[in-house]
Amino acid sequence: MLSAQERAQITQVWDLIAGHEAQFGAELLLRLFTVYPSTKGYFPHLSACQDAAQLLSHGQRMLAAVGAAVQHMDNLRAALSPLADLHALVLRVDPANFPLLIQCFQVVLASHLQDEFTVEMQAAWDKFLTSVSTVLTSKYR
Ligand code: ZNH
Repeated sequence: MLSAQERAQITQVWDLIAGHEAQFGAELLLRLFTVYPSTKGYFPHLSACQDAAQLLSHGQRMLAAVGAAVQHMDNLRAALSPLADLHALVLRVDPANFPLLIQCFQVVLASHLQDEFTVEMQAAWDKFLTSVSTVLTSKYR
């Protein structure tokens, strides 16, 4: 489903993020909460004071999961199965929120990587994050 070129572009971008998961993740969450305030409702403990340490800690966990997805691009369904259970059965995050997160993710990448983040990379990441979201929202019933 992902071409060899798309895979290479996804990995290339991930290599620039790896090691900075907490910072990228915190920025992603801050953008998500600011641009789409309705998303804050899912994180009452987090967004009340937008404590930097909590943003970094949840950002770290979220981005680590994205990193794991990059390592398992060919087998997302199996790799993300526990996380899909969590989102669908426990957290019950409305699937409509996933495109909002994808949007913010791309803005975070663009703002950091600037010219290094080519249109082809954006296209590959959009496709990849959409596949991740499809898996994470696949267990709703
Ligand atoms: Zn989520 C959680 C990932 C999307 C909401 N997450 C979580 C975690 C992870 C994740 C890793 C942790 C888990 C544990 O700890 O076990 N997510 C993720 C990813 C994505 C997501 C990868 C995409 C791509 N989420 C999402 C969205 C939302 C969410 C869209 C809404 C808006 N999450 C969430 C919550 C939680 C989580 C609420 C819980 C938190 C706490 O616990 O604190």
